[in-house]
Amino acid sequence: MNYTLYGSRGSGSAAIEAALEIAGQRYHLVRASSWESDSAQAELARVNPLGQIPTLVLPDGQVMTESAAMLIELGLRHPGCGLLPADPAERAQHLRGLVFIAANCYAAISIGDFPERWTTASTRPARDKVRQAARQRLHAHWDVFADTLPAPQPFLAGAAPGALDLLAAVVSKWSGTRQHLARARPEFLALLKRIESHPRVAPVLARHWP
Ligand SMILES: N[C@@H](CCC(=O)N[C@@H](CS)C(=O)NCC(=O)O)C(=O)O
Repeated sequence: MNYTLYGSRGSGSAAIEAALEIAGQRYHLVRASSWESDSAQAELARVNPLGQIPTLVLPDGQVMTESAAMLIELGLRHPGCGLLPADPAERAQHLRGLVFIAANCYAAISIGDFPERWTTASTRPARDKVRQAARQRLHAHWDVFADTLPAPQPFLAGAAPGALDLLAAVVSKWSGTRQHLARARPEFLALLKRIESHPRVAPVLARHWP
């Protein structure tokens, strides 16, 4: 049995796909997303009632949602592939970073993308205000991440990109984050570019962002 990954081009499934490649695992991709009506939406809804991607079905049939959890699980199941640092102190900061991105950055992106879920106001200007506030908060969260993340050596996981590198590179692709970081945290932006041009990561990201 292989892994099955529900995802779509240019989405968060890119991080999990890259992790599966780094872990040397075989996987089957199912194109599905809440915004593509011609994709496997019904199948995705059966495994993930939120209808969100990435969603990963493990070889034993268990369903996993939540990118950070998937990346941690892949790192634990395939030790030695370098997804998680072996040193306990470094690993602790790595896990902190993964949950930080999921809880603070990915969540703010979702609010900005779907403001109608987060306000009872139905007018466009009111929803635009929610979108703008979510975007500002998102950029502030990335600044905090850049200021508190583990020191790159040269990657967040050490000599090669690991789970945190993958999630940071992918989740920073949206909502004007890169443009903001170019002004506010250029060194962190340079790290993101280093991650995405690494030979273990570049082929996957090129498929998602040709
Ligand atoms: N908490 C989830 C968030 C996943 C998420 O928001 N995925 C986006 C695509 S990158 C999605 O499927 N959004 C569609 C929707 O919420 O309807 C995670 O960390 O993996």
